[in-house]
Amino acid sequence: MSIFQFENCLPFDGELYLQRAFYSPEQADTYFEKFVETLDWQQEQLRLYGRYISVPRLIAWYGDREAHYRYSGVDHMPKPWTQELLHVKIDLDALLKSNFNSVLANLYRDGRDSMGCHADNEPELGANPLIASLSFGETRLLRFRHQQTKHKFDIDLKHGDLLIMVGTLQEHWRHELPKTLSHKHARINLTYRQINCLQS
Ligand SMILES: O=C(O)CCC(=O)C(=O)O
Ligand SMILES: [Mn+2]
Repeated sequence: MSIFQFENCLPFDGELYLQRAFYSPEQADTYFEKFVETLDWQQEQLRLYGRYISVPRLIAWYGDREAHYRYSGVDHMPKPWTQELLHVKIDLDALLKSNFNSVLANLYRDGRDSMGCHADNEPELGANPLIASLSFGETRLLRFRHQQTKHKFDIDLKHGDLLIMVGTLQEHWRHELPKTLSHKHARINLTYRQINCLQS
């Protein structure tokens, strides 16, 4: 993609760009503290084989009113943008020439919190979606697995880093944030997305 000066980290079938320290450590510290304190963190339950289990992380969903999103079988209504989430959106839109209308925030309280293997391929995201993912707090490993070739690679995501997923990545690759025993502190991840509002 011509707007990036970065190199594609993916060997094939999609595009993945990493900008280390998109926010400086000082800026990232300020954002991290604000997000911990001010976002409306929710513990979601997931129905699995007829039983409810707690999702192993806290989440919060913000964005434009019409950007509601079906995720894990539940309709998520976004809360109105907070000042900080809007500032970040403006920075990303300027860099990527995007028009993000929502953000999913994940809080991994410690190394026991995680996200299972998935692709962000919901119909509302459209074909070849652009997703901008920011990391704050503890370093955690994000693992990509190719669906056909089983090719696998890992990226360490650090405080202030920006990761951009685009092109056919979501068609061919899945990603996960595995549990870890060696990371004890909290991490916040924000994924900015453009939800195409499907009329139902
Ligand atoms: O926490 C991360 O870095 C990954 C989050 C993610 O994949 C998602 O929210 O869809
Ligand atoms: Mn994802």
